[in-house]
Amino acid sequence: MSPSGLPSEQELAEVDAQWRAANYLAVGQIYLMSNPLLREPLRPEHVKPRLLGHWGTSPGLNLVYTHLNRVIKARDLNAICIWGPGHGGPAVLAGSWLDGSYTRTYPDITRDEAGMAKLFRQFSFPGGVPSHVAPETPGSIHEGGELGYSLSHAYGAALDNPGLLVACVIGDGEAETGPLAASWHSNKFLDPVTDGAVLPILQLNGYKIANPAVLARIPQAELDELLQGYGHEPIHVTGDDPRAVHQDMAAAMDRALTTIAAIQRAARTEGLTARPRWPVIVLRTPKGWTGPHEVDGVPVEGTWRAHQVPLAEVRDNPEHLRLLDSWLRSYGIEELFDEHGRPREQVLACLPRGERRLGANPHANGGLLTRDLPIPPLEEYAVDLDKPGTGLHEPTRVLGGLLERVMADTAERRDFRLVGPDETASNRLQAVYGATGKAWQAELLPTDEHLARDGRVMEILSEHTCQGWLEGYLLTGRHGLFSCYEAFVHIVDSMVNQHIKWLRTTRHLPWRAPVPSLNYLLTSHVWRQDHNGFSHQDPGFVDHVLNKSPEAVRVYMPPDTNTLLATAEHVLRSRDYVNVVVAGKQPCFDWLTLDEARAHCARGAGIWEWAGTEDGTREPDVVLACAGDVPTQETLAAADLLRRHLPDLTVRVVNVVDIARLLPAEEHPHGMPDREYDALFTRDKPVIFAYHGYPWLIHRLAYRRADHPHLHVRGYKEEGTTTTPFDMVVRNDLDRYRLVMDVIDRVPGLAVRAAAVRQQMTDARTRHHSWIREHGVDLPEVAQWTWPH
Ligand SMILES: Cc1ncc(C[n+]2csc(CCOP(=O)(O)OP(=O)(O)O)c2C)c(N)n1
Ligand SMILES: [Mg+2]
Repeated sequence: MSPSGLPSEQELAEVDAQWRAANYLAVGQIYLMSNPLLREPLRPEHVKPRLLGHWGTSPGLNLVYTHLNRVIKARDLNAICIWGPGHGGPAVLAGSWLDGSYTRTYPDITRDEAGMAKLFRQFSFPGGVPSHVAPETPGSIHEGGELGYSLSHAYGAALDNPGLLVACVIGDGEAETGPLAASWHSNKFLDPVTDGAVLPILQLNGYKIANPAVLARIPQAELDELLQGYGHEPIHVTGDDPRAVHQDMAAAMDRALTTIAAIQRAARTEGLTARPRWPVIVLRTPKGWTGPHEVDGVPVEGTWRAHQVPLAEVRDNPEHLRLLDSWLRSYGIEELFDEHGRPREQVLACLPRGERRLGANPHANGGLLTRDLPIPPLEEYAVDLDKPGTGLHEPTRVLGGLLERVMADTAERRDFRLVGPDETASNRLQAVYGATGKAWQAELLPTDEHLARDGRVMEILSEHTCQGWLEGYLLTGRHGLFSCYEAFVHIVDSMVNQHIKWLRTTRHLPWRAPVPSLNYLLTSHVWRQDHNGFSHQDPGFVDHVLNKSPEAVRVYMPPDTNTLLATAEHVLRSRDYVNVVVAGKQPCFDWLTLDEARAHCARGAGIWEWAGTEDGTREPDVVLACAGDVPTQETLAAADLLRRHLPDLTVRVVNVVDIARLLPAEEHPHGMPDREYDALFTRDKPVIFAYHGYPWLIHRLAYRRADHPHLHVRGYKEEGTTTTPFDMVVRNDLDRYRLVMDVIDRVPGLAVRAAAVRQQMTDARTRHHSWIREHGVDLPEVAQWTWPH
């Protein structure tokens, strides 16, 4: 650096050389399959037959990569970068090849001509690497396909990493998405003492695929007001003259980092608690900068036309070939690479080394840093049980106690967070506040409760932001749980898709260390939306998740408190999964002791012998199967009615806690082999399955089983409203009386013999109907029912 703090002439030349090299490598990846250094005149056969990739964003990303390298080296920063416009895969791959981290990860892609040839050829090529920033990309924790999540990922990575800087490039198009817009508020949750820093870099290249970007077409003053309104201080870098932009970008980076350091110092050593105004860099440079200015008579550089491949007909159109040749040569190939194709001294001068490289920072391969979560003995939290089906507990409240302990035991290490959209207390997990508060940097009022600057519970009313924070936190190697209303978790359907794809891919990359699983606790579920009703009822998230890679998804429906504890222990210890746990917060019968619950979870599905009437001498007449807490209660109540009304009937009760067990063994790692399934459910007896969610899911999972023609599933069929708990199950034909009728209808010979019993069941439903309308509560025989046997 020169005495003024600004980069010297030599440094500017080095930065420019690195940027030009990266741009050359980006163009090379999009176009070339051989002749990587243009030693021969460019011919059509050197060019890929299918031209795929995104040039437009790449020069901007390269500029950021280059300038981050400069400051990382100059200040010995511990930094990673989230590339929001991750469709600019060629740029990030170029950066990683230049800093040597690509070769470190993939030793056959050497940093010379042979390696460059492979780097170019493999890009967007069959058997090669994806066009976007992807799990395969060293240094990335952000799949760059679906736009909107960069900033929440960046904040998630920075939480509890006080020594880390997370830079985050946000596309001006990406900035229009709902998730990105909400995530600006993350700065109200980031503690300058215990967390690291996020440096957002808003890339205003002016365009998306085919349209201008909103933020690039409002007056700068209005943009500044917007960013200031989000709590940021904008620093502008604008231009299309590389030299001037390098100078301004270097100055902007220095100013931003000096401000960040000052904020952290004030908070950490002077105890300043005022909410800081964090810097944001607004980088306004042309889309497709340094690419072809005009093609076929229309402007390309600086317009939306630069978004993907600016010259589309290189193999067939000699003019396009000529333009590509001069475009590639414009970077000064010989100045950038030596006779072996190795980057020259000047190109490498500003690059950081070792783990400081953006492509080699262990935080971007977070599993390397993961420590096992300390989970206390479940015995200390398990509920006592004399007899099944008599005592009641609120499962999530008991789980809250366990989570409080996990929070307390990680107080020093700070590697566990609970996120949720304003529902931690509503979901009855509030015991955690005994160990930590709710993160909050905005104004505090005397009436507030449990808010704390360094709290590790995070509540923002944006499911997208919750999910993004947690993903960023997990991918940098820490642990967490997302508690959410079951119906509204659908808001992140699309985000969970991307995360599952990430895990599916990283599982096959030996250099990626496993990361803690993404755990959902879906509570306040469909059957007990007592305060809300239809708008809050939708149990379909599991249907969505079970479509995804079987190797990465798990769904659990613990039927009681102890089973929830055993499930929680399992999911919090697991790695590389998306675990969906559906459990109620309302008082729920205790069915299993802790030991029984553990054994039941280990099996995933099993016979509750004490609940059935088998004596081991013959096959059951009917199987009552159930999954989920409310369906389990109805099934047990139905089993009780059958014992009393049809004592000769041999009934088996099966409970399923791990839903994927219903799948064939070939389709899911937890799937049951046919022999086991047939032994549990029989090959030819009626199975009345009371299921927590949409009935079709169970049919989908079991359609290949021998007994499928005899499988009859009851579940939620969109009969939602605000009513009594029992009325919800009656409306959806999942109630005990209906289950008994189903048995009578399906067990051969019962229809006539048990016609009177069936009639009593119908009468009970009628009685229920009038009773709740008169009294507003459920029938005493329902409300006061306990398992009597
Ligand atoms: C959520 C989402 N919607 C649509 C797309 C399709 N898409 C890919 S790139 C792009 C434009 C992105 O524009 P911008 O964020 O400005 O990036 P840049 O200009 O840097 O390429 C769109 C709409 C997407 N990837 N993700
Ligand atoms: Mg753009």
